Amino acid sequence: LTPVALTIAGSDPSGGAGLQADLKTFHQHRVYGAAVVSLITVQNSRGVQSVQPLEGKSVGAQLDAVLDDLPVHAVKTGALGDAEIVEAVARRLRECSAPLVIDPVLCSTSGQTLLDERARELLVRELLPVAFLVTPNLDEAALLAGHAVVDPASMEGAAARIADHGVPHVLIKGGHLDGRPIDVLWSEGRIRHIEGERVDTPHGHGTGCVLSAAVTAGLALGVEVEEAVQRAVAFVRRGLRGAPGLGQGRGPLDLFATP
Ligand code: PXL
Repeated sequence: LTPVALTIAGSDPSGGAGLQADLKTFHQHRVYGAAVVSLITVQNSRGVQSVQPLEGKSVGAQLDAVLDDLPVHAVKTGALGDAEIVEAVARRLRECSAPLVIDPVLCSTSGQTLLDERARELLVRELLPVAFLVTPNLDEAALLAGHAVVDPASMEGAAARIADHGVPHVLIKGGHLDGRPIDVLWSEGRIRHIEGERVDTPHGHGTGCVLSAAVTAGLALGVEVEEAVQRAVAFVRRGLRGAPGLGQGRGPLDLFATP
């Protein structure tokens, strides 16, 4: 049986983030990848120039086409664009029994807001309750929890608050902490710290996309959540270490890394 994972995400034409990174990550895990496009970005390693959401009904129709046909074993969402798209996605994923990983792309690493407040509220109200795992960075965790998230203690508090929205597993990514990166995984009330390693590189475009895609691939393969998260963190670390240095700016990870 071929495992299948589906991403619902934005397009990054430079190939290092968004649905392109998700598909490459699925592929490296020997998981067949399907992709529903939510929005089109114009960007490269130097930065994002524009973001254009598709119509909600187009995203919904793509999703119907895939879910009506393929046996999907795990789903992830990345950048969703606007409230109409969040609504269209939530309506369909409520009926889908595969585990859902939400990468709540609310603000970019550079601090840019990527989902407005109304869409964010819908994501919290409609999508978190049907999710299996949500993977915010520190800024996104602060927005979702409603308080500052700056260290492992506040990460633990935020994870509990976010879990109150009805999602059993919460992974708060500590890549933006000062010093050693520590990710905090809340799993049905159990807290676990995943100690990472700071990789000294100017690259890292798409890091969050690759992490959540790698977890999704693990779930599609039937790996249990804590193990899938740990393997994904290691996959990202290898990706950062082997970053090929493509582009003039902040380049992609090594997406030929093996899981
Ligand atoms: O990592 C956030 C993100 C998500 N989705 C798309 C992106 C980015 C960041 O560049 O381009 C399409």
